[in-house]
Amino acid sequence: MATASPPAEIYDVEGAASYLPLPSSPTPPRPSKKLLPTILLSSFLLISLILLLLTSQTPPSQLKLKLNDAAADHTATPLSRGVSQGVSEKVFRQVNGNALTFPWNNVMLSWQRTAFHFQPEQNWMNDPNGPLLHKGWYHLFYQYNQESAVWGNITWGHAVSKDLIHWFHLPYAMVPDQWYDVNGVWTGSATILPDGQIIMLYTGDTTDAVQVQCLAYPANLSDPLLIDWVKSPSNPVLFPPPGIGSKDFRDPTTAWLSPGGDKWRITIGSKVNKTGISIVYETSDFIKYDLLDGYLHQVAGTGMWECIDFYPVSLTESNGLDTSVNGAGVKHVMKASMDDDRHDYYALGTYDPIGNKWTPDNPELDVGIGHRYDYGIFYASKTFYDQNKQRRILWGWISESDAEGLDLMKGWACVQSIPRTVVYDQKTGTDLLQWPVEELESLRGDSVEADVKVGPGSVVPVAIDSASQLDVEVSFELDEEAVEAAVPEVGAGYDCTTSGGAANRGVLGPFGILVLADDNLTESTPIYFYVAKGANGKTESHFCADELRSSQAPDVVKTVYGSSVPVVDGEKFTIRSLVDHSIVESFAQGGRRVITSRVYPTKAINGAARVFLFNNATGASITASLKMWKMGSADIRQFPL
Ligand code: DQQ
Repeated sequence: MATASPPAEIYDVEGAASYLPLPSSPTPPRPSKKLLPTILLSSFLLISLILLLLTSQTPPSQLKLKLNDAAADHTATPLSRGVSQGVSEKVFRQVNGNALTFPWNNVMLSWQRTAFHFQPEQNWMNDPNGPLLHKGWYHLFYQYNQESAVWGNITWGHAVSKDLIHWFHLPYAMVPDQWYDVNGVWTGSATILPDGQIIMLYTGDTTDAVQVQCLAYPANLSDPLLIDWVKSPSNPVLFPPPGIGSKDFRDPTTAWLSPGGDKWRITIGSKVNKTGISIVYETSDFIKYDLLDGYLHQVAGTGMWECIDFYPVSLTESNGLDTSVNGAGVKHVMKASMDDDRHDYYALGTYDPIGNKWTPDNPELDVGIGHRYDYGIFYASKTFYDQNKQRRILWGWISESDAEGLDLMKGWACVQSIPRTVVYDQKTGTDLLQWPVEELESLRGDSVEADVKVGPGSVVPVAIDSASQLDVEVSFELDEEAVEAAVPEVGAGYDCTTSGGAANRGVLGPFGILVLADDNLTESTPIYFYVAKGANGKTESHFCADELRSSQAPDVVKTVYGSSVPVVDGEKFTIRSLVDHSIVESFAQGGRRVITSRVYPTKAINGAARVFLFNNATGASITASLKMWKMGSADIRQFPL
């Protein structure tokens, strides 16, 4: 809820023309000879601090610099963990070959911890598992390593919330303690049966590293917190079928009703050679299963499909649908997490339950080759149907893009996305719209507004005293005369990812906001549009996030993310960005495109973090209308059991 806002800050371009061109290329600091003694001294102080902390028995939950053996040995490359078990290792673990070259300090690293995204108190987290609503409590389970800030020893963490924002941590729901899941209690999904029973299906990794499917259920359904879970004595309930690799069979979905209404179906991801597939089983008791002929869907060349999600969306209504709904006015979304490129791809299509087939609306936008939920860091996502508010909610795992050694120093790694509602985009008919759940707005505090015309090559500061936790909403109008006059670009085909970022100027873009920027823009993360006029005279819009200058430290991966985005007649260019320390989740055009960035600034932190509007186009002014709220922190703590 917005509280009383200070008077709006109004900028006009003449008054604000403090033109600070964006640096044309990232400028990582190079140690000069003069600086060398300072660096040596800082390194000495850092090592002393680390040694001091190691010998002073710091409780692990306190956020202090914390080195374990793997991080301390910067020269050793630890053995790959996930790969040997059939899941990918941390994508960014090889940043700088494990060596940390930047003088990180406790202030910088402490600042990175998020304030309103869900995180365990410490250690590693990955996929969201089995989200559900039970007796007024939202339950989130998640892949968790009890022992370290790297993937391994996977257990099911468990937390509950009344509003999807404030959370209580509960005891682990399931730990790897059976022969069939001793190598990890892997990803799974919940199904709520019509009589209220809760079925949890998950993948177990056996003593021999075979992926099997297992059944669990709450010990006491009358407990709103669902603290105790029972693993079925019939486990495992499914082994890899003939022709499927023992390490290519995982992540069962929520079940939906078969056409007769008397059985349930689930799908499980796999691959045959390089073809990603979804295998379907039918069951009446979740213990015995029949393998259905053929696949629900397959796409050649996409590799292993992890964490499939399969659900209906309404073509006409704005509410979400329960997983078993089908018929007129409904399309089905198929999502798979591509193990080969670590992105979540979805496609819209039609589900034929009789033929056990799902067909994409547009084969060119098929699963794995078309739309992504998120063009930044977002993986292994899962939706659930919120039966109270009749909405479908999407969760995704946001990993780190820094060096693994830094995660070990911080003592934690990875966050969950802000839960997002997901609906069909009735305007384009080809997209989904994702939007932060409305409950997030309860964290909105003081706000600032600005209406400003920003000329070509201008950067305009937005006055706010603290900019590490923000909800920013901004819309832009491009000067129409300039758009008309713009000469079509030969060989258009702009691509955010290869564009070189926001410093590269075109006639009609880039324009947008700079978040987590310091006063001199030595660090900043531009979130922006780029509009290009093609040879046919039509404009094409792109939505990008540029991390190239987000941090002066070399120990982090810096990427330009993005994609083209439809901007339909009558729409302005709109961005909503959630800034929460080291995560920036940005939604364009009401959620038609989403980009999540992880950024690790070293200067633009705490009181030095700023926000700017910018227009780096050469030939067009923009009119920006911005409203921005300071965000409070979520209350996330242990449940007082
Ligand atoms: N993570 C789980 C697997 C899944 C992968 C293991 C996706 O079940 O395929 O932690 O990130």
